[in-house]
Amino acid sequence: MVLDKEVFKEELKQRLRENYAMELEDASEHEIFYALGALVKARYSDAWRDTWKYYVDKHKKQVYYFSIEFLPGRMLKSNLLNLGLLDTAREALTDLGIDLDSLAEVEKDMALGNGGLGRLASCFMDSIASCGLPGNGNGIRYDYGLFKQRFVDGYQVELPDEWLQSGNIWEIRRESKAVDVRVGGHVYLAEAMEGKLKPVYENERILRAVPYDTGMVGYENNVVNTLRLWSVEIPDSEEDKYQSIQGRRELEDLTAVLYPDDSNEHGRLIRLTQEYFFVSAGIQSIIRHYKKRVQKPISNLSEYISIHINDTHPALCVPEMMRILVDEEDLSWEQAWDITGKVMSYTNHTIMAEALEKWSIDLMKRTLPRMYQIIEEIDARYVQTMRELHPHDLVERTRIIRNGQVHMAHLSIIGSHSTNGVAKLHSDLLKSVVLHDFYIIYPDRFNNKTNGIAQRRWSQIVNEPMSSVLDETIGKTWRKDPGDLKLLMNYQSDQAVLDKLAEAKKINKQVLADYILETTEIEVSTDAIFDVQIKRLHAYKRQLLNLLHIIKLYQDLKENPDLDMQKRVFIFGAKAAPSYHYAKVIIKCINEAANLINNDSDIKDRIKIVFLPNYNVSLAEKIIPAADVSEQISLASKEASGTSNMKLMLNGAITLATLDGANVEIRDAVGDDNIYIFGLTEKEVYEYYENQEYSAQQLYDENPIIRRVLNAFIDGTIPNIVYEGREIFDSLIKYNDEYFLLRDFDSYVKAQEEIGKAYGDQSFWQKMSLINIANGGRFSSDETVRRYAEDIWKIEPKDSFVTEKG
Ligand code: 9GP
Repeated sequence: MVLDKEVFKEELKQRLRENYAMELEDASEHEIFYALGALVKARYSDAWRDTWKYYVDKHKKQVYYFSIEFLPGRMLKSNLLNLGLLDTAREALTDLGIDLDSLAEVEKDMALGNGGLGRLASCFMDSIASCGLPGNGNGIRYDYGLFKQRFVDGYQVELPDEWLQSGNIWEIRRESKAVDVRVGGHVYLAEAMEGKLKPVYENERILRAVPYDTGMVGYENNVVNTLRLWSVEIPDSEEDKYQSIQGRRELEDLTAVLYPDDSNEHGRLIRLTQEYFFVSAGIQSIIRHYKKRVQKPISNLSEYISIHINDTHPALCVPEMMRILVDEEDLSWEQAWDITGKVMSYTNHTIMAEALEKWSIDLMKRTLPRMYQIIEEIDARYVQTMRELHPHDLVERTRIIRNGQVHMAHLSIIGSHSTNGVAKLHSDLLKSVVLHDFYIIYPDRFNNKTNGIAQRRWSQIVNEPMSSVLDETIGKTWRKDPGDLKLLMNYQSDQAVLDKLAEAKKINKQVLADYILETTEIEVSTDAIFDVQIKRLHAYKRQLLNLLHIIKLYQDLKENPDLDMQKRVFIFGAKAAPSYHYAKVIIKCINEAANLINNDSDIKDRIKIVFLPNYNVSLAEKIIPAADVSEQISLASKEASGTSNMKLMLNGAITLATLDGANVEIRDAVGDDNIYIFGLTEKEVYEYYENQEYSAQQLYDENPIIRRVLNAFIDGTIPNIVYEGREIFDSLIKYNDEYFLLRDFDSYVKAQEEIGKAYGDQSFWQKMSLINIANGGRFSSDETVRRYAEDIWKIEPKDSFVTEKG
């Protein structure tokens, strides 16, 4: 999109006059941000309407990506970039004395997700639009995003994230598209016309689902897709039932928070209702659109519609589609089942048993009675069909309803035509272990789609210094086609290029160092290795292993102050789920170790620990470009894929990793010499599970270094962790170290030593870094969504399509 700088300035001033009745000189940053947002939105509104019309007119098959999480972060710069307006906006604002980067900080992070799952969904939204694919998101418009994290005395404290307080410039409320969702009460089947059985609802609650649409702007292609997020309201017809404020609150709370604490019954009830709410609203609106706009017989639905179940949270898509097709569209069960299976596809994102959702029959029956009836029928028919083909045990193990619970992964697999994992290793493990029974039954349904990242955001937007060097060195084609980053491989021995990349890294490190000082009052040197571990806090991700190594370094330095080692800054960013006690204990221990080490004058700044609070997309954007080392140290087999690993390598960080998730593919991409691999392999982990020979106590008894490190948690070396230190110690020794930290400790330490040495040889390091950047293109989510589009959704990109305005 071409827009003259002067016109841009005039438009901005005009918006301020119209929206706020004020001149630029008098406007606050906040007002300028909203005026700019309105300007940007107006720039893509024609393309948004035209894209929608194009899909309708051309009868394009569309995919609807159902996800309970979306984590877009801030959208201003990404929209400007995709519209081709980033440079113009920057220059125009500079002329007006405004810094775009600080203006962009006004925008609240749209944090409607916990971590990788939600961020992946947002990367996909960007890529689907950028590849010109007809695809839309469907989720929940939570009033509060993921909690804001503060540290008080080293403990995590959670504060509400009121991201909507000042409004959301990007969304459009579409009241006319609202639908009603029925929950609770009783449902029984009664004979209706022609002897058919129809459900009769009694005492149910009706929830009004109101959609808020956000344009998903494609990269310089005039495509704007839609992310539709649903919010709950009280329908007029139900007003009488909600006369007390408490009653209203209870209902409105349904879409108030992301992942309400489901450690208690009330939390679980809200969660399940949330899942049904956005599924039912989404499918109803798809069917309405299909009937009104596509105007084909309902039996042809799968030729025009594809629905993706992102993790099990939207698994109710299967029974809800059946409900609509059978109860409302009067199709036979068999016809409806055939269509549903063709429309639905499912991605599994985890092998952690606790994350594979199950709901008690009782809760499901009480909350969603019609859904339960349909699931029961699906289960009964599944058993009936499969009994003829497979052994009794296998069929029993794969049933949807088992041991008093409804298994949502089983429902997703049985009710869809495709199940994929998110990295090669993970997909293989699904087939061989986690979902092996299903693989026997449906071998053709299983496939792999390795995750990817929205590379434009994670290079062009977040790392301008590096992007300029890339432009100068290999031209600009990589900006549109990240595969062209490969061209950089021709410069691996070009010292001038290596120096320029190193300079860019230094600039980014300084920006981060300033931010660290400002937020934590910790001073760090940009000469130190910036060693980064950023992800949700979870025992399997092993932030604790990182800490054990830091304690070892600390003890080494205390013992031998002249020890020859590289300066290091260990940077953590991680939130722990509010009810995840052990994760919170780890946070406290890292913070207390930081206090101890950062303030120990013997250490002379050779080690610093920085735990940056409130890790979110915007903070990731600051940390990633400045990282030297990317810690991807989960126990092999546990991390389905990981995506921070991809973002960090793209920004030239060297990966220190176990052979887990997508780390395996990163190693394949960069080669063994440009990555540091350590620890047990997934096979060895499974061998331990089988032979039960692992003894953490033995490692503690026999390895004096491990002993010294662990004792630091209980002997007062790390202060203020009397209870937490004991808990950590016991988890490793008394409870035999579930995630094999002690088993991997030695090889981790060794890999860290090698990293230290390699960093000492800067040309060597810079070359490794360049090779990582050059091979980052492989993990573009553009490629990932293209594979989903071709193999699973069977949707096609638009042909060269230009809006009326051109
Ligand atoms: O834990 C996985 C992470 O490895 C993966 O990168 C991400 C996106 O596929 O999904 C995470 N899974 C979840 O958040 C819950 O299943």
